[in-house]
Amino acid sequence: MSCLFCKIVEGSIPSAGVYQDDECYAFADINPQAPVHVLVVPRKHIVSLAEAAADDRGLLGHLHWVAAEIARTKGLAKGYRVVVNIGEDGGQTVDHLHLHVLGGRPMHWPPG
Ligand code: D5M
Repeated sequence: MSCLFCKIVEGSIPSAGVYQDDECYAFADINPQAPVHVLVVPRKHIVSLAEAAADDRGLLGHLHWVAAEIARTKGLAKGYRVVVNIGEDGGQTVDHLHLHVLGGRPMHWPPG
């Protein structure tokens, strides 16, 4: 198994955990782009949103609920951003689906 985020999920690579349940694990991004920058990762290996199957729809909804729960826990009452990068042009660098939860500062639009 060569996937970085699979190794983080199973604990063979250390991470700063923020939340976990049967379906996903969330941890601090190693290269934070905001005061709060957490990654929400499904335990199931899905390469990207583009590879998610119809059977994954419930999981995709759950990941978003977890993102909002983390934002509540982190006190991001003024707002935050949830980002999913998909593929090369989308800026995805780790080929295991993940949601970025970014907050603690005003976000800009459009993103780069
Ligand atoms: O985002 C991939 C993200 O994964 C990027 O923000 C850095 C983060 N990353 C990479 N390695 C680690 C480890 N070991 N711990 C925590 N975070 C990590 P993408 O959307 O694919 O560009």
